[in-house]
Amino acid sequence: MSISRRSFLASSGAAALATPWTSNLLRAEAPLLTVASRTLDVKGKAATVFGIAGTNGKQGMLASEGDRFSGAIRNATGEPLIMHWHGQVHAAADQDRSRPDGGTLAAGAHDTHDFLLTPGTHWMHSHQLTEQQLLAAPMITRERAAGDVQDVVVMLHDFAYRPPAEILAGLGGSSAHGGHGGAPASAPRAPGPSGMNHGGMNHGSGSSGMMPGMGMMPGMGQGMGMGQDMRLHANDVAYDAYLANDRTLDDPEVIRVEKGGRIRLRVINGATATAFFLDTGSIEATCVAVDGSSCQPLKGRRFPLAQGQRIDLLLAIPGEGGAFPVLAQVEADTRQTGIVLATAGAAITKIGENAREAAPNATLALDERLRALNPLPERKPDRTFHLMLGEEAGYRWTINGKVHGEHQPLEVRRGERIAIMFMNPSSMMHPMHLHGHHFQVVGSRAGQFAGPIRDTVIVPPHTPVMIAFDADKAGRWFLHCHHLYHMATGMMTELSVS
Ligand SMILES: [Cu+2]
Repeated sequence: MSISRRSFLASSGAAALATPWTSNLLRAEAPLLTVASRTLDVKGKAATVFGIAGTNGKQGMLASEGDRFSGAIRNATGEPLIMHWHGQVHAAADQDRSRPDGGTLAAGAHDTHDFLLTPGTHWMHSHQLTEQQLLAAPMITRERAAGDVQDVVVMLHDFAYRPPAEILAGLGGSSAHGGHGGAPASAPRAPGPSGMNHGGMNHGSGSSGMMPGMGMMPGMGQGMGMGQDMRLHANDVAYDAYLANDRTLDDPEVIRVEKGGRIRLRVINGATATAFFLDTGSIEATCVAVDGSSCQPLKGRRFPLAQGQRIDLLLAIPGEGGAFPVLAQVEADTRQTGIVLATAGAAITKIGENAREAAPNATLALDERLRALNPLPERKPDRTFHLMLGEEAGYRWTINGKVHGEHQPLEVRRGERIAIMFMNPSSMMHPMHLHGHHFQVVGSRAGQFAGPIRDTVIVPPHTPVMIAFDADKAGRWFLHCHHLYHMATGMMTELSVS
């Protein structure tokens, strides 16, 4: 972290108290963001979670295109902190603690940052197990082109009263990353919370249009015969609640909107082990961005959103007004959370916490239809990596057979076009996230396409997914699964750009 003159002045602020310009100095010194504990009511029971509050006391931040993230973040928790600015591609490597050898921000200390904010719907979160305890917040930089719309930000979470170390122990895993102690590796894997952990097989028997070379990739087969339970499943953690802006459907947030108004819904999946399907009900939505990057408008009513991903949806509120729930249903399950958009005086009816039917498994289907508004320029990759996402007994999640710590960094040169082919012979979907870069989804069984620009992509079981990007920033960048417990037990490597 560089020490700016401002933070130097801040640290000597006590000596300046007697001077007439003290108040200005104190304002400058107030941290932009403070990470601290807070108490939530979840289903009538008090829960101690974390929060990241701005100077206005609200969670997270809302800025405008052209603004810089300039100032301090203070760790007012009692634990060392590793923050990640998810989607901020203008933050240099040393501006993000969540990097190899990035160290931790000590309890009571602050880091000073200065970088140009990346336009779009992004977010910030800890790169530790505390992410489970809601150590996450929106980081929205409103695009100049966003126009005259009402921004509605929705942050989704999966919630458990028990601490994340206990969840991890229940899964049978031990932590290789995250700054928390390990857990015994002997406990049996927890069964899924529902009996619907099958389906979404995506075996693609008629795999016409397969990308060149894909047919020869290992790991594309079905049932790898690894001698373990390879039944495809989702939702390996039993949660107590699913939250939208910290609330359940028992008492959802009701957001006032205008009759005939235009809404830009900016939804962030801050859950750690849960993918959702967003459902806009009676209002047809237009998807205009994913992971903060614009796409060609695509209409729909149901959109998948994996851990770490964001989606921006334009909605037109009908002229006659009313109440319009926006629901997020857990993949392969009936449970749901959400918010309600309502015009003045509209009657709000109670929404149950279970949908009538289970949602499907999250797949790449949306990405296969989405097209980037500003695709990468045509170019042949300088290097192509093949990454096999795997699992081993004892809740060990691997990349090319290695857990984080044993990993081989992907070594590239600055300026190169890089392609990564993910292959997933494991039993679960993996939302793969690359730090410091946005990439384009460019291929799957559906063939090659100029798909969306993202920073987190769904890699379903037995479905190869190819991404491409220009390695334009020097540094060491994590590349990992955004399922927190997969990351914590090994599914992380690094991209080294020199
Ligand atoms: Cu994973």
